[in-house]
Amino acid sequence: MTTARSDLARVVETLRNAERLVVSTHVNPDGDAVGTALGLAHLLHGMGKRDVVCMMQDPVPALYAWLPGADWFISPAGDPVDCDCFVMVDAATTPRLGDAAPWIAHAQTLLTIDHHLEDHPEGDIQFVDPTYAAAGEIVTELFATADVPLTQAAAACLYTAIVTDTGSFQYHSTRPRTHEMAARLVAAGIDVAGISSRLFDSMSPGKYRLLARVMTRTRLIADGRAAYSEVYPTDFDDTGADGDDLNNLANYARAIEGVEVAMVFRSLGPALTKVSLRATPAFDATRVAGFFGGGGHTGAAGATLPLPLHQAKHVVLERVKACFDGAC
Ligand SMILES: [Mn+2]
Repeated sequence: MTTARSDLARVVETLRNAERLVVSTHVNPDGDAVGTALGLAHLLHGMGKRDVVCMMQDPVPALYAWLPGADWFISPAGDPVDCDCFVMVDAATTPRLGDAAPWIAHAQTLLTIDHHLEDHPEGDIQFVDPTYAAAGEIVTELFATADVPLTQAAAACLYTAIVTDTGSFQYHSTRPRTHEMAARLVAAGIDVAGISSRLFDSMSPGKYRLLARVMTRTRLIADGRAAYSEVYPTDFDDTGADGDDLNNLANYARAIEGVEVAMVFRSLGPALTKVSLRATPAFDATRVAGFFGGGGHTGAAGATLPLPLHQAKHVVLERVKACFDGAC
């Protein structure tokens, strides 16, 4: 594994030297993707940049639509915008950007800010460091490096990024620095309880009904060390849930005593299945996701397999068992 790392000062210098910037992030954006992209846009505004475009393939999920600046995002469907610097956050390879990737050809410089374990990160300037729990943690640090005051709006975005990617500071990715950055964000005057309530303490009736189905279908294998459940396209119509509602539902089965890894298989079509994995520190979920061309973190990973659900389930569960046997 190579970790490409430049220092934060070089990142700030790259941002300062650009006049026209595009900020983008990965497909199926999560809280870290949306929050970090917006946090960076706020930083750029604080630096006096007037020409900043936020762009990503997918719409902002409803869960994050309240973030200050969430309406700045445009889709890549129109003509690409020429820019001096294209910043890719929470992703280190261009295919992760989906339809947004072709815009990079219209940029002078590609700057990458990410925290994923990535063997071959892309970017002319890279800050890719997996010791950060969230991309938002890096951008929080950039405010100090750039000597730009943290506004409440920026802090709300970056706190959302960090609190979602760390599972409320519960994942083992959480380090002293994670809390130090969070402290800066809280000091900026954010409404911690309000943000937590929005993110974690409410769900739509549709999501609740979907959760009930996922729980009912949960099966334990390997002497209770692994759990899995499955979701079909009809479940969304039946329950009124949408695809975003499925995020993190594997956490519930991971919480079963003795379970080291929990999976939710989602049928996306006759020969397309997505698996989401959530693991305790006893299990490295990337060993399974990476094997099938996916990725993520040791505690949370995913992959999409070109197989019908029952076949995808079979090969993934075999891989999980091999990992338990020390053969992966
Ligand atoms: Mn992230």
